[in-house]
Amino acid sequence: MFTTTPIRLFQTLAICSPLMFYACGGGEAPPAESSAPAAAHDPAAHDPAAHDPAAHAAPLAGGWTTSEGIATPESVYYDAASGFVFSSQIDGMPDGRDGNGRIVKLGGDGHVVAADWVTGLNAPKGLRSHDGTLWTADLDEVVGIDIGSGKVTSRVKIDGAQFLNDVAVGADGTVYVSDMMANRIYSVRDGKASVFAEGEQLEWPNGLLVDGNRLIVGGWGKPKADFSTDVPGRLFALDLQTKQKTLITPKPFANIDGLELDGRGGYIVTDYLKGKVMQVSATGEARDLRTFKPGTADLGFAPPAVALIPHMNENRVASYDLSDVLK
Ligand SMILES: [Ca+2]
Ligand SMILES: [Ca+2]
Repeated sequence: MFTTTPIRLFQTLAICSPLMFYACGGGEAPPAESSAPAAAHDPAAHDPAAHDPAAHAAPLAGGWTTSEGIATPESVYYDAASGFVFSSQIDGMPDGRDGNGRIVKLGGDGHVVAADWVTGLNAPKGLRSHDGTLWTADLDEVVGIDIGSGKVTSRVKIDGAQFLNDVAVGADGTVYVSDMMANRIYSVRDGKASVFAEGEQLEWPNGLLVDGNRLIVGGWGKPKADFSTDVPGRLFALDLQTKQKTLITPKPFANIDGLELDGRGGYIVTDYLKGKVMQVSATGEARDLRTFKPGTADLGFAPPAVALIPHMNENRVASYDLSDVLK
């Protein structure tokens, strides 16, 4: 979720200028707009999407990469209910209040359905859906988006928030959001935010996930100025009622960013700085699945084996079939 330095980001953006688009991304050409005139009595005439094959979901598959509309992506998320893939674009500095942040809507095969599905954000990060709403964290706001219409339906500003990052949603609709730099986790319910937990025992929390009556937390570890750590983070759980902490991994092992269930009783996580995708078993054994360049931020995962990775420093998102390495 962080670029290593502004210079690095500038270089990345400069290399991937629009003129260099095809050389940089392996992205596909944007689908042509439908130009067929609407018939007067065609009920689909009122729904432009009905004429546009790009507007439809496609089965989720591994093996694609796209850079169309992608700029400093922090999160990629598969919404099983709609069948679409969503990716948050920081576009610029992770703490930049620049108004250019957005969310891109993709089909499960990586085709871009809407590059400007949601605009007007600043630096959106984690994504997770619940009951038809897609939630994201944008600096000091928690933003709710209606998945059917793409309209922002709720914005909750959190006073005192420093750097909101990932979001998770409980069965009752409560949204949990991590503030890594403040060592704090907030809960948001009915438009009101409150502190759920705080302090160094949270290990500078980044990735979040609700699993039953537990909030699973991926710690980054105490960051230095360049976001490296002397001691990285652990994966642990907080009981949603008692807030008691239970370790999942006994030892610090990664600068954890993305966090998903693996569909096998354990977890899939990313280590942002090492570019790793890892599997953590229910008993806390961690092992590497894939290693990429640094910048593997908040991943999506859909069982049995498709991982969606934002390559944040490369301005592209990609999907991978991990069936050969998952246990
Ligand atoms: Ca931005
Ligand atoms: Ca994150």
